[in-house]
Amino acid sequence: MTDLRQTFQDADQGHVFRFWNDLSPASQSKLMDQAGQVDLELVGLHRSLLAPGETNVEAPQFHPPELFPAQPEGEQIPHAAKAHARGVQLLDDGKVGFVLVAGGQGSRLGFDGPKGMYPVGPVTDASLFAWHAARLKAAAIRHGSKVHWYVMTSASNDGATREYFAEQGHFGLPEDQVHFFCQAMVPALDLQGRILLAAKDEIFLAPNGHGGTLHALAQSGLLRHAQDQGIETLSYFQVDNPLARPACPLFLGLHSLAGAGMSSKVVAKTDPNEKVGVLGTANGQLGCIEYSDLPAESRDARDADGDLVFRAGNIAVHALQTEFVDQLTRDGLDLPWHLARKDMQVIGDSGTLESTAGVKFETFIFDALAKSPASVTLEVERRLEFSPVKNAQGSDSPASCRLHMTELFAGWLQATGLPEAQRDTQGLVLLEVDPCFAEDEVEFQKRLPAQAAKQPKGTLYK
Ligand code: UD2
Repeated sequence: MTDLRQTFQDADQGHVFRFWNDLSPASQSKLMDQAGQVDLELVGLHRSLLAPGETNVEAPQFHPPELFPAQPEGEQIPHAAKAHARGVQLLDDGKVGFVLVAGGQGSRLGFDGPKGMYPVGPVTDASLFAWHAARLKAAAIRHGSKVHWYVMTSASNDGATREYFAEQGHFGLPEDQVHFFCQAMVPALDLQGRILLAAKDEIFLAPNGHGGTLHALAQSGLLRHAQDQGIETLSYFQVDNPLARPACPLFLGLHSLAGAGMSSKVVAKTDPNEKVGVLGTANGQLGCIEYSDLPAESRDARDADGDLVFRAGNIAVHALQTEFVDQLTRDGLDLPWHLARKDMQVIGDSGTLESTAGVKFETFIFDALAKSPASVTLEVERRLEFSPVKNAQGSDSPASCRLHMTELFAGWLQATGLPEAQRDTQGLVLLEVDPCFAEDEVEFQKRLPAQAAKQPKGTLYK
């Protein structure tokens, strides 16, 4: 104990123990355990990032990435067909594993529980997790292969997530094919670089960002597990987007044909002020440029067709080779740290809870793009693949997501020539299509059973 306290003292973090004498033996032991796991070298590095940087560093020149368009033309058409076939083969052969990141705290949504438990199904109220599970079940049925699902949680929601999956019978997926792993947490600091306390006996920890996925996959042994199953490609997606299509043959096939280590899907950004990162290159390296870092003239620039030059809006859907992740993590993964300044509820010097300006430290998965020798950026249609649930209200909220889902399904139904589905009192179409039934309009038309034609008000296609 004395040694540990001395180590903290030497690192100028001795204040972590300032309430020691007020604590019960159980609380003292809790704090010691937690403190023993803190990487003080990393905290020192984080502290150094708080110092003001050089102000006259020249801003990098950004360039848009090469895009594979949503509507291929010319030579791209046969290439897309070949890629689709390759993707189907990879899925048929069980060479694709699925990684869902659900470790975030979802504070903007204000939901008390893991965000994946939030109900979004317009008719069934199915949760985000249930939607993703349905897509993977659909992939298993379509391709007749085993689907291994790797779900990343964090200490703040791991227990609740596992319990929920168990309660739901893993949504009908074989339990031994659903794997959980927990990302690391790092201490939040005040603006002077001092470790903050969440309670007198508890260090304020926050998840280390979705870049932590790669390290956590390797550390947990699940990367090895995937490789042992013959999985060559990991399909990565975020919990907040129920329209994500993780088993997309075209994307997986394009990635494979290009011999890429990591690839991305993007949607066209049409409003220059939309707050999404865009993919682009800086100093010759591919990455995601936060909208706030893009100079106004680049942000607003349009090409001859009137489209934004920097329009490759990041939807956080990636394909990663297991071999690439293995190489990246083998000798310690080196991704840049990003700082998020926030007001936090912490224990102040007086020993009471107070709001203070603090900093959280995160790494981002898309920074690994710079390390990939080749990469594909596939543009997809927003209305088909991207409607995230991030805010409690307004854009990117549960309401906007339900609306987008129902409008999409209503379009499929309309194309069949059948009468419109019922609307609720707010005018929302009451319609939901289970991914196991159909994942797109073409499939919907093929699968629509004859009896549905007689039941235009039967609104759940399953
Ligand atoms: C992210 C992207 C943004 C855009 C958008 C698309 C960043 C920094 N920005 O914005 O450019 O692509 O997504 O939807 O990523 N997560 C973890 N552990 C963490 C942090 C996050 O698992 O430590 C998960 C979280 O559960 C969620 C996803 O990562 O599934 C996105 O996290 P976010 O909500 O912090 O990202 P956001 O919306 O700021």
